[in-house]
Amino acid sequence: MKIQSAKVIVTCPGRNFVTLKIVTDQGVYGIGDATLNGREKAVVAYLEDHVIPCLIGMDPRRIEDIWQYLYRGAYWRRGPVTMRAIAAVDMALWDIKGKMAGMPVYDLLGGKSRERVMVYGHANGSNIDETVDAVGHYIDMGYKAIRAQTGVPGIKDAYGVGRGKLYYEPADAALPSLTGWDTRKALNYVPRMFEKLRATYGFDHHLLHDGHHRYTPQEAANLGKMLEPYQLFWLEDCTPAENQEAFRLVRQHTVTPLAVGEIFNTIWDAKDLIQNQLIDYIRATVVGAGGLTHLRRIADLAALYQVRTGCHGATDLSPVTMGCALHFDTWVPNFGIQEYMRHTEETDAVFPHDYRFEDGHLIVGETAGHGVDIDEDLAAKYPYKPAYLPVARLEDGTMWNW
Ligand code: KDG
Ligand code: MG
Repeated sequence: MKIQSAKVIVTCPGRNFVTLKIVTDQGVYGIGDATLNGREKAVVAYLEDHVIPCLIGMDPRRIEDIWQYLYRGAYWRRGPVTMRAIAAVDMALWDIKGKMAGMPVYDLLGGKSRERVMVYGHANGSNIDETVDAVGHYIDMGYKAIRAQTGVPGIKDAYGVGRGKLYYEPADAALPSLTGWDTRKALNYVPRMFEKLRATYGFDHHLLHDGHHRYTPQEAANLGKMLEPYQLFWLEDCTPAENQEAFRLVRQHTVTPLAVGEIFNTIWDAKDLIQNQLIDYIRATVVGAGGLTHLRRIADLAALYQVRTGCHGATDLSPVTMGCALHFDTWVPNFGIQEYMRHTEETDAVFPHDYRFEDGHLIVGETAGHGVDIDEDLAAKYPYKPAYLPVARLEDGTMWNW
C-alpha cells in the first residue's frame, strides 16, 4: 500500500483552516488539520514544499515510522510549524488506518474508557454582569463546566471579551489589532466576578478561568490564592511557561488547580511541569503537539504523576482536530476535560462530522477513522483571508503577552 498523492486545502468559512488530504493507491483517503492561527501559510509551505514530496510512495500503514521520519529526519526539531505539519500527517494516517480496519480511531488506540466526554464552553462579557448572564446561558444549554472571562474596567479589549455569544473569534483583523493590559486592575476585578458567579449559581458547576500568560509567577500565585474560595476547576496559563520552573512559585502558594499547554509542541515543553507535579492538567492537543502519536506519549507521562488531560479546543482548531481529540479523550485513561468552543454553522458544513453535543458532553461517533470529512467544493467557496491575533501593550506602551 502506498501514498499516491497529498494536497493542502485552505478555506475560510468564517476563519482560516488548513487541511491536509492524503490519498492512497487503494483509493482510501484521510484528512488532518494543520491550522496555525495567524501563521497559516507557513504551515502550508512547510507541507507543500517539504513534507508532501517525501510522503509520496510511503506506506501509510507505518504511522510511527513516518512520524519519526518527519521529526528526526528534518534535523530541525520541534516548533509550532513543524509539529503542526507532522500532526496533520499523523491525523490523516490514523484516519486511513481506521477506514482500512473498519474501526473508529478510539478502538485503534485501545478502546473506550468512557461513554462521553465532559466539555467546557466559553462565557464572555465586557463586565461582570454580562459574564454572569453568559454563564447562565451556558448552564441553560446543559453545560456542566464553563470558562468565565470578563472585560476589566479601564483595560482596552481585555482578553476573552467575545463579539459573538457562541463563536468567539480573536483573530479578527488583517493586521494585529491593539489591546491593553493592566495586571493591577485585573487582579482587583477577576475575583469579584467569581464571587458573583458562585453567589448567583452556587457550587454545582465547574468554573474555569484563563490567565492567558498575563501574570508574573508572583501575581499568578496571588490570583490563585484569591480564587481559592470559589473552587475553580482550573486556572489556565497563569504565567508564561517557557521556564517550566516558574510554576513552582505558583504551586507553593495556592491549591487552585493549574492547567497549561495549549501552545506546547512536544513532551519536552511539559516534562518538568509534569514530573515535578507543578500542574494538574495538561492542555496540549492533537494539532498542536504532533498528532495522536505524540499526544498519547504526553498523556502517558502525565498519568504517572496524576496529571490529567484538558485538550485545547478553541475555534482555531478545525473540526478535524476536534474529532481526533474526541477519539483521544474517549480512550485516554487520565482524561480531565475537553475545551469546546463551537464552530460556526459555515465551518460545520465544510467539515461534516459525526460527533455530537448532549447534556454538557461531546459524544464521539462510530464512523471508521476519525469521523470528520471535508466538502472540497464548499471549502473552495471560502478563500483564505489574512487574519491575525491581537497584540497587547501596557498603558506606558510596553509590549505584553496577548
Ligand atoms: O489562537 C489562540 C486561541 O487558541 C487562544 O487564545 C484560545 O486561550 C485560548 C483557549 O484557552 O482556548
Ligand atoms: Mg487558553
